[in-house]
Amino acid sequence: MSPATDPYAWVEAVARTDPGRPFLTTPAGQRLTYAMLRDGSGGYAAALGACGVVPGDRVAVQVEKSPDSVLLYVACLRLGAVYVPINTASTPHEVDYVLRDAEPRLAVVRPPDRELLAPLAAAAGVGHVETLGALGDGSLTDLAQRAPLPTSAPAALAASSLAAIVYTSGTTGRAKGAMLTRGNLSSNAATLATAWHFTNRDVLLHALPLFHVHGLFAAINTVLASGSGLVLLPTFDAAQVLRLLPQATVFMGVPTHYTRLLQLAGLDREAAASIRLFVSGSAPLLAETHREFERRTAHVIVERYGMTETLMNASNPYAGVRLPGSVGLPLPGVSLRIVNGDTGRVESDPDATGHLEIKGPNVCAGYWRDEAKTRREFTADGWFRSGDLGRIDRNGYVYIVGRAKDLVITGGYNVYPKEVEAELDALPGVLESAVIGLPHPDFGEGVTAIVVAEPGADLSEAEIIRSAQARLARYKIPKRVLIVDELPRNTMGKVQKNVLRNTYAALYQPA
Ligand code: MCA
Ligand code: AMP
Repeated sequence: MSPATDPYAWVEAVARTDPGRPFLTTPAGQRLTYAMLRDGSGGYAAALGACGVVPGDRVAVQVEKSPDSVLLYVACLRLGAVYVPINTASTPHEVDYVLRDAEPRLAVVRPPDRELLAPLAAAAGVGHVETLGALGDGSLTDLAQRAPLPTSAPAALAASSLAAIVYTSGTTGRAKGAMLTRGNLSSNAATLATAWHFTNRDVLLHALPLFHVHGLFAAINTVLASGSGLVLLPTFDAAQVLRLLPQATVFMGVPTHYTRLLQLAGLDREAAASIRLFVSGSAPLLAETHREFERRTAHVIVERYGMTETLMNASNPYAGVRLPGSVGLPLPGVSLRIVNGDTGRVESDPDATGHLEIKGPNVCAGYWRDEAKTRREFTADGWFRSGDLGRIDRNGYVYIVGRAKDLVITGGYNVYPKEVEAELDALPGVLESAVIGLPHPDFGEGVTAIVVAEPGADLSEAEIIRSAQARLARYKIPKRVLIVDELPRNTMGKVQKNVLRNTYAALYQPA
């Protein structure tokens, strides 16, 4: 690992000492060395400057994954601009919310979206809208190519300064922005590079989206911290990943990636022979997937545990026992504790189940412009309340046993039922709804809505799904909508989601 401790300083350090070192390749034949990463990000930093972006300004980005999108991210690090990634599946309604909340100086969007999003951006007070296409085309790229390259090295930025705001939905249904500092990014990437034995000979096969902390920070920053390289794929396509495994030494994925790879007959020891490390996270990896992957490839997946607000917290060891069903040991410098939900006391007994709380240099600085939420999610003594239920065994291994927060994780994406329920309840003819996650063979959990119609209303599943698609990103759309006469309630009148989960547990299971 490089001795520098800032995510952009890592780039400069390798570009200076080893400029021709490969940073990124694509299956289409694009190649970037570390010198090209430094200079290309310098061009984009100059383009940002031409749009008036100064350190601390937010730059909201909803673009396809491409080498240029990586350069744009690194340009923000270089300039000290705050990167605000937006899911490419987010609808204009969802983008509008982020623009109003983050108040970016600049929004970068896909070329065909400019016409639709520019008026929204203008109404939200965003000064500039530029475009970036999947092939490195667009108005921001034009600016980057015209702008003179910065001649001096960028100013050093404090570890406490903001590097990114990543929006994550919440139990209230309103997305909130986790404020991640440069120190959060660099400490976590340096920790992962060491824990997972990254060297500059590694090549990461990158098939994750770049708008979440898994693909952006756990993957890209760990590569930067170790001066290693990556093969950048535009999306996850299991057959393509299988074909390209021999070009790589590391693969990071969500459980759905592993279950899809397992469906391919060609996944065997030989196909995975060049890989030294498979990592899984973002959602629970079934112990049976873990074992089946080992049987087929002789590789024991390293499962790890993270959150948008905290980056990576725990990981199974590189050298040592990798336990199926456990997310491993707290990473060096990160503390995890279990708190009893009834008494509020910290559990000292191994194996006691309770609320998982987290402390360390990885934990975000709070929520953007939401002090009340920040106060609620942090304890008085500075621990972050994860909303996950867990236990820690006598050997220090952490197990996620459930969630205190009402959350569905589908294919590694988080969906908060409240947000979907609010949209469904607003549809004509819907009296009320309950959204739950049910076991799903592909996505782990499938978002499912149970809906009660207003008296006399004639609702159809297809119509509800069609209407919801105008407002919500497609991965949040229920895979099924079941129309019922009434929802089960307890004596307090609260909807019993556990009863619904039991009743419909087999909905997505093959007959
Ligand atoms: C796509 N669809 C989904 C999902 N993805 N539905 C539910 N859940 C999903 N995750 C829907 C699309 O809207 C579409 O629906 C249909 O499935 C097919 O779309 P397609 O684009 O072909 O999907 P795909 O390419 O097969 O995508 C599935 C995927 C992808 C590869 C599993 O979702 C993925 O890359 N997930 C990774 C997410 C991730 O990076 N999570 C990290 C978050 P329709 O036909 O109706 O249009 S960070 C995090 O959680 C923490 C910090 C951590 O610990 O990492
Ligand atoms: P996000 O809000 O998208 O950052 O998602 C964070 C949540 O994903 C955590 O609070 C956990 O509930 C879940 N998560 C991440 N990694 C794992 C894992 N390996 N096993 C179980 N749940 C996980």
